[in-house]
Amino acid sequence: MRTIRRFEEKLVELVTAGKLAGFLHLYAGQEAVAVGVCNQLDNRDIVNSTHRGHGHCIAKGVEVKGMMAELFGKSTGTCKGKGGSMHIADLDCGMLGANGIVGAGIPLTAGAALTAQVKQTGGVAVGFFGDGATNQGAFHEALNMASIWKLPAVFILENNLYGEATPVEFVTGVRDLAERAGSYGMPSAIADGMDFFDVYEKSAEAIERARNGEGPTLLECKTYRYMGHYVGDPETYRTKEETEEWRQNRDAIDRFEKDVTEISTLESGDLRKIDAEIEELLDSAVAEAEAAPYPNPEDVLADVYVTP
Ligand SMILES: Cc1ncc(C[n+]2csc(CCOP(=O)(O)OP(=O)(O)O)c2C)c(N)n1
Repeated sequence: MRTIRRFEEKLVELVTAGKLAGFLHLYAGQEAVAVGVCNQLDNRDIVNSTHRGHGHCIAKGVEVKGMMAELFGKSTGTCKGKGGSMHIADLDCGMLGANGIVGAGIPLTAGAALTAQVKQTGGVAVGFFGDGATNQGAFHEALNMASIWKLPAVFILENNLYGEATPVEFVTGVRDLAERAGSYGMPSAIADGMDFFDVYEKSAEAIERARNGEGPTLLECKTYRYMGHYVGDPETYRTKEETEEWRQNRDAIDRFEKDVTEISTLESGDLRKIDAEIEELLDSAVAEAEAAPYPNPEDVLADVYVTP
């Protein structure tokens, strides 16, 4: 969780310093969701992400250095500098891709789950998406098909209260979006998306159900994004007081530290050591990304269209 948070804080520093360009949608605040879910997945399992994908990628095991170089558009990046923030994919660790089209990853999750079912890989497919995406037709079609075919899929709905600048209650008729699963005969659950352990436990049940051939689940995680919709968003649709309240009193990393130091032999000092390692990793990721070459113009079409 700390790696995701610090990775993104570093990106803000770099954008502010004029060293990094691009359109960034930051995940900070929602870390417990990605980490709580992905901690239980292995390389057989496929993850589909959104425009807010840094957290999902890091949690699924995509190399931080490769991601940083990707954001700099360098040839050493995860996608050789051609993907950028919204299109990071790394098939070696099961990251099928981030996606700039709202809701588009949900049928891709169903497709990946169908592949796992047909090929009997033992893997599950996990799709992350926001509250806004549940108003796309693709969400409803994919959930229906996943349900009737009992696909090994887990749909993780990150309800961070806003779709861009639109409050969820302004566009959605149900209070708990998890209820929508009922229309498709699919089990659902609601987790506190600011609590790693709650996400972990509820997604564990869903992952187990999928792995056992019992079909898909919709898990709604109630969460909050700390930064604007994108870097540079004036955030006129919400108050500073609201954001501060979540940051100060409901932060997932603070809560994790409190819980884990109370129930285990880990102490705050141990966590600070991990923090120091993260800082070192990020500093070298930035230095290496800055020093790396840009892709060659003659390679612009390589890997863009592939025939399997
Ligand atoms: C099909 C489509 N419509 C609109 C957009 C513009 N857009 C980008 S993000 C976003 C809001 C998405 O909200 P949500 O699904 O709740 O995800 P969040 O940003 O809250 O993580 C919109 C409308 C888009 N990228 N794709």
